[in-house]
Amino acid sequence: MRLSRYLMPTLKENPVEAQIVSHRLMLRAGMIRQAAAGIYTWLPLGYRVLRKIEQIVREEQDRAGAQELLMPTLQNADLWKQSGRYDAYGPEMLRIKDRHDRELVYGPTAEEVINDIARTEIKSYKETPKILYNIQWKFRDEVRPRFGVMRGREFLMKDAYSFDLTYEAAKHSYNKMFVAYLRTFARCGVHAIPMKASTGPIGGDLSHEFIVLAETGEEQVYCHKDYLTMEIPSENVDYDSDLEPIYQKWTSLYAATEEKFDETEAKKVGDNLLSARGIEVGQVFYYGKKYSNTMNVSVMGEDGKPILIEGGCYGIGVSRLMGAIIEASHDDNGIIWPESVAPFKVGIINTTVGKEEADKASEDMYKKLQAAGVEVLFDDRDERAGVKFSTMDLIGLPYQIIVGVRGLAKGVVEIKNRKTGERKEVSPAEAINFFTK
Ligand code: P5A
Repeated sequence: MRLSRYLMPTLKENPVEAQIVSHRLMLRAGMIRQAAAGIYTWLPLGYRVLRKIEQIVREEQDRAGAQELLMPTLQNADLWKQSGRYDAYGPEMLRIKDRHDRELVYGPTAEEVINDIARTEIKSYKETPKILYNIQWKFRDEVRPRFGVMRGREFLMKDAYSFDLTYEAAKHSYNKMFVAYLRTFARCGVHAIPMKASTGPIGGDLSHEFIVLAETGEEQVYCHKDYLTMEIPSENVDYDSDLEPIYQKWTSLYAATEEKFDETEAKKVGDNLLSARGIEVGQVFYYGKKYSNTMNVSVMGEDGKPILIEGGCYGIGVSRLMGAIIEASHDDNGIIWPESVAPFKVGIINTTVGKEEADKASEDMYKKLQAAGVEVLFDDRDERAGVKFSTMDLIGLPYQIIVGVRGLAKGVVEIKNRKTGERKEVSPAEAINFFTK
């Protein structure tokens, strides 16, 4: 992509409305713009990152054996009346009437819709276990939408739902999602710690929130400091057999959110207790028969009798995760993207636009990298070098190739690592090789 043609409206100044660093940087890097309170347009740069995160989430759901479908954003209010949550959900749920006066809601979550699918489409015990998920926009009419994508009203969520016959089977599904989450967040470049949590309007009695530690987090959390160095399960983990020991290990130390803070337990941790602020990037729930009971979700058992389904649900705030990644990875100059979610892998900066040699060398590298399938953003604008350096640092691509006539006279360009600041001089051919090897 050529920056001269790209819609990436960066801002020099800090926008006054942004109180936390991720919100500031997403606005300044031209990634999002507010369309209404808590509702955002995702500009091209921001949308590229959102899709990268979404893809990692998808791959890890698939690896754990979950199946992707897509449910609508607008849901039939009758289903919510059946589950008993229509009144209970309160003003956070956006309620709409269509032209026939039929009541709809903009889904804040999708337990009702998926349980309606399950009770009609999953008929026999032989069809369990099943985990179904979708990645879809949700709407919650938060009293105080704030911090940009962290607490939006419209936000992208991955929500998965499990259907099992017994508690043991349901717990196994819970473990699958638990392990998938450890891998998902690690691949996105953040360290998320599972913490005992309460279940709120979703219901159930077993739940963990996955928390990324950050000063700007909305939650006060407590955990054993060994969580910071615990090993993430490998991609070869067997989702049929390896899970309980991993779950045991990751829940063996103390970790709890506020509501679940327990002074006596915390005291036992002694000096190893970490008290910090945290961002909840995901939450998993085992809710048993809560929806099966109210919505009559059952399958035919081996003996021909109906068995009520044991359920769980598993959410990831996909758009919030982007904010959390930035909170965890930035410096004074801007964002530092982990490679896995970076909008482009490398930016080419032509510092001497108009000088034939520099124009030619940077064009040539751009075309070769493009042809090799490397995601590259080429700053071909006729701007001062200083402006280009700060733009590239602000948007945080993992690498920069800096091209100028002075270097080219010696036959070199510079590769800069955004994270470490490390620079090295290499020939243009070596630079191409570095990114294509
Ligand atoms: C789990 C999936 C649920 O809704 N039902 C389906 C369950 N869980 S949850 O914890 O309420 O939400 C899941 C994740 O969504 C993110 N999230 C938000 N992100 C941005 N803005 C919001 N207003 C918002 N509300 C929730 C969180 O990451 C949460 O863990």
